[in-house]
Amino acid sequence: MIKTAIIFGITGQDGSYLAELLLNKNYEVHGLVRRSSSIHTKRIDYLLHSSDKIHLHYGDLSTSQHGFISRIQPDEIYNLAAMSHVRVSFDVPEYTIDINAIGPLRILEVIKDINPKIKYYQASSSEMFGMSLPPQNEDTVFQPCSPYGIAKLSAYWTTKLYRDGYNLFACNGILMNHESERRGETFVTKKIIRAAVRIKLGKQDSLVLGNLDAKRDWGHSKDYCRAIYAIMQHNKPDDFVVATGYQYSVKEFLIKVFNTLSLNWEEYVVYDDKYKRPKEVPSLLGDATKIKTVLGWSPEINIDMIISEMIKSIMIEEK
Ligand code: G4F
Repeated sequence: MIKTAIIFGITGQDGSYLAELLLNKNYEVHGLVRRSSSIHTKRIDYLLHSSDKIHLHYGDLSTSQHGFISRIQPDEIYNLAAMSHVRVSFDVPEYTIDINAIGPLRILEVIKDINPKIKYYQASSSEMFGMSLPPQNEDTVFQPCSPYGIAKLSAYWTTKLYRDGYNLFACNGILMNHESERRGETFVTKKIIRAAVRIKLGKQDSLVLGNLDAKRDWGHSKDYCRAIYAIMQHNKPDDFVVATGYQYSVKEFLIKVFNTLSLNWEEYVVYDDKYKRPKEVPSLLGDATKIKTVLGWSPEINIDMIISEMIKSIMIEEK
């Protein structure tokens, strides 16, 4: 039987890889797209051109999803939609809470009311761990320190509540940072790599950054979408941390990129307070033992492969 899935956030990095994965598994895929005067389907254009099983609909999580979900009657819903930038969440906290915390509640309410058999995946985030020391796993205490983290934690608990209280198949994937050539331009990995490539090509002469000491566990979005799918195919709804188990500081990442391009980062990198956050998650390092043992998932793409993929694609764009 052909399955139908809705992906909220289909035009984003993860949405595009997940849509590809589901289409390859013969799903009918529906995505919600925010109406805008500029076209922002770049990451999924190749799918829209090659498949008649992917369908886009206008809307966003600021309103009830009752009509949309009732019309599609999906088997599975993946909620990857969010205001996803942690620093920006300090500028627009109310909007962040509305989309990232109330948005998931809006979806879960519809599932509860119209068809409790619809499976639900919530894109929870390692940003929820906040000030908690690494390694972080499913038992680590959450101490969020940004409006983004707080909103994501609300959605995490809402998902658990609807699972335990209403018997829904509702899961949280708690994903550490994950990157790819499709990463948004303002996240630190993409920003560093685009700048380094442009410096190499003589198109830029400096790179302005904030905190270089923060440590992150960086994986690849494609690997993490495999994890998302595995979480939804498990025989019971549950929560899983998804991570590589390797950690680098922003400075170490920067050095790796600049070294790859035979550049000395110290000649180009400038600090600016404006990229500092009022409060910062200092150190993320995931312990993915549970998903490895229960679901047999493990990452296949390491940080050097991520950097090399991103450099290659930006080189092509910039040349
Ligand atoms: O790339 P970032 O903006 O990612 P961040 O804040 O860790 O959040 C990402 O990962 C989360 C999972 O843990 C997701 F939930 C979230 O949606 C997003 O995908 O920043 C990484 C680090 C931070 O410590 C930041 O302070 O890089 C530091 N940084 C230093 N200079 C900078 C910059 N970050 C950005 N974006 N831009 C800078 O110029």
